[in-house]
Amino acid sequence: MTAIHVLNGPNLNLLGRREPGIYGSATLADIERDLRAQAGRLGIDLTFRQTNAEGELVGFVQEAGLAGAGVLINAAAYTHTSVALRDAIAGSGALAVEVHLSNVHAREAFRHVSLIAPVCAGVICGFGPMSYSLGLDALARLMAGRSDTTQP
Ligand code: CA2
Repeated sequence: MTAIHVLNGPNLNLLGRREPGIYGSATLADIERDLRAQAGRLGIDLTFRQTNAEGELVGFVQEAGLAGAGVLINAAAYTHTSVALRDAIAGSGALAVEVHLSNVHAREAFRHVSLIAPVCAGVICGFGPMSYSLGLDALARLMAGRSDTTQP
């Protein structure tokens, strides 16, 4: 069974409780519930995690990548700052898709830069919780394509 780890970075535990004008009213638990339903339909074994600590997020990425699981990641602020996270994605061989709730390109200049985008298969941003849903679909298709190419 295809395994995908959905990894969430700092402050995303506050979703739905603060700044609804930017991030909407859905909580992270709402997003997890909808992704679990989608994963069930797609036949995906889903792990869903959030941490405020950079080192812990690095550990989550390594764990997923080394196990051959796909990584759907909203690294939040670490997107724009973390060389360690980029190295973890590249070094663990994780097939990763970067997602953001907001359209980071329509916001402050420092959010236009992603240190992890170059080591991700693609980036989806600006669609609120739908960014996660679109990202899960894309990652599931990429992983299916990857296993299709293996020899019997
Ligand atoms: O749009 C996204 O998904 C972001 O990854 C969210 C991050 C931000 O640093 C990125 O530039 C874009 C911020 C997550 C913090 O979420 C909060 C939610 C409610 C209240 C405060 C923060």
